[in-house]
Parts: sequence; structure tokens; C-alpha cells
Amino acid sequence: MITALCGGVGGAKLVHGLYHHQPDSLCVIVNTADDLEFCGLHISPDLDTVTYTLADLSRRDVGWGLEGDTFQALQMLSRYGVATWFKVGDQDMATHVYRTTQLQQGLTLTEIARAISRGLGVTARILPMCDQRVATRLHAHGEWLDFQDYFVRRHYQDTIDEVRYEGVEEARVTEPVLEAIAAAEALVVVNSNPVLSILPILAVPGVAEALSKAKVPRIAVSPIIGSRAISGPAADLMRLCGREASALGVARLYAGVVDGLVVDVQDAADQSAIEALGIRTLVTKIVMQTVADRTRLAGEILKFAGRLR
Ligand code: FO1
Repeated sequence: MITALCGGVGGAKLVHGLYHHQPDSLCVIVNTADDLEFCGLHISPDLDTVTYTLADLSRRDVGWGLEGDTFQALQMLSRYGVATWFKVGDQDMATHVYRTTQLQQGLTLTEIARAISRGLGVTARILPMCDQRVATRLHAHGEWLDFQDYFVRRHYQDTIDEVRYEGVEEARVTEPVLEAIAAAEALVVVNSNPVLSILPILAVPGVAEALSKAKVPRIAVSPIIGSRAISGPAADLMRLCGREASALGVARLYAGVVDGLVVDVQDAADQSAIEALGIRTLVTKIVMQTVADRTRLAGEILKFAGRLR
């Protein structure tokens, strides 16, 4: 069993590679702090991005939403004055309608994620990090921004001086997440944004403790190459957390949580400093431009885990 911790688009690519190797023995613990309400619908972007990606349904250009989806409903909504900067497609809307009605029936995000992945033929276990509401909020120029407002509407241009995962203290780790960590032969913190996708998962009471007790290899993949994020605001947010935006900075951020770190060949010079932290290092090409890249990188990580056992 491989258990991955994942956020949105970038991390979902590597999860797709792991799924190729282990379609029936992969668990994915997914960040839900990006969730939002849109027209009364509960949307879980990271859960949907991972599930759609593993179902080979996600948009090939941006990685979120559904390939070939249309936006007729959004067009009608905009005629009623509804803000439509968050582009929800018509087929995608069905997922949000289903999730919202099931939540209203009293089902949990975990139960609903299982029903959705089953409906889309995904055999991996997609697990929300918790079933309670957690909301990433970002402080900039004196005001608190909701996550999608910052990330999508404002194209993460704001200079952030504080990040909070509201509600995470009251969240509780679920039994399926604890089982997924306990049953794992290796744990993979994929190349998602550490501050926006991975730290919210680790902040759920019980998760970091379960990871620290795991007696199996725990491997992270750097989302930073050189001093730049592969995509998104990861580098800026690392610096906000007082971390160097570098592979070594990622190693320091994850020190104590991981035994191994996968870094890009451009960061080979950091290897000895990372190993000095007690973190074994795999240096390889970590940019995933094709599906074959995803499968290759995932295969290398599984071998790396074998060497760390
Ligand atoms: N990201 C965008 O940059 N623009 C969008 O309009 C957008 C719509 C959207 C709809 C559904 C969904 O599941 C994801 C969507 N995303 C969009 C991506 C999303 O904002 C991010 O991928 C995650 O929240 C961060 O990982």
C-alpha cells in the first residue's frame, strides 16, 4: 500500500504516476482547506482534481475541471449578476450538486469522496484530510482573503504576510486516514505547495503524530526547482514562512516528517546539505510534462522507498 499526501494540480500528476504503478493499493490523503461555497454548492477542488486526474477526465491544459466541459450554466448565472470568476463547468457542476445534496443528507466528505471515485471508476482510495470544514485564509495589506479569492480571482499576486487554516484545531483525523498511514509500506508527500496543500494536512490533529510513528520510508518530492516553484506561489509562501525557497529549504521544512527527499537535477548541489539533515536524497528529473514523466518519476520514488527500507 502506498499512501500519498496531496493538494491540487501539480501533486495530482505524481499521484497519477503512482496510480499507474499501484492502481489497487494507493491511498491519497487530500487537502480540503481550498474548499469553497459557490451558489450554495460545496466545492472541493483538490478532491475533484485528484479524482478526475486518476479517472483520466481532467482538463489536459490546466489540470483542474473536466476535459471538454461546457460553461452554459455559468453563462446564465452571469446574466443574473452572479460572480463567475471561478470557472465551474456544467459537468463539474454535477459533482458539486451531488456532494452538496449528500452533505445535506448527513454523509461525510469521506463517504462522498468514496462514492464519487467509485462512480468514476477510480480504484485508489481518495481520502479528505478530515470531515470538518477547514479554510485556508491569507492576510495581505491589512485584510484576510479567502483562498480562491487570493489564488484564482487575484491570481496570487498579493504579498501575503500570514496564512491561517481556520477551523483546523477543531478538525479530527478520520479512521480511514489513520488506517491509510498505518497500512502504508511507504508514505509520499507529493510535490504540492507545502504551505497551501501539505501543511494544512499535517495541521489536522493526529496526522503529524501518525506520520512520525510510521516505521516505513516517508518521502517528499520538492515542489521547488532552483529557487522557483514549478507552478504557483510555493516559493513566495516558503519565504513567508521564513524558509529559503530552495530544495534545501523544503528539506528543512519537512525535517522530522520525512526520511527522504526527491530533488531535481538542477539542485544536485544541495544534496550534501540535505543529507546532513539526516534526509536521504534522490536527485532526478522531477518536472512532469508528459504522462510518461509521471509514471517514470513515480517508479523511481517507489524504488527509492525500497532502498530506504
Ligand atoms: N483555478 C483557476 O485558476 N481558475 C479557475 O477558474 C478554477 C476553477 C476551478 C473549478 C473547479 C475546481 O475543482 C478547481 C478550479 N480551479 C481553478 C483550480 C483550483 O482553484 C486550484 O487548483 C486549487 O484550489 C489549488 O490547488
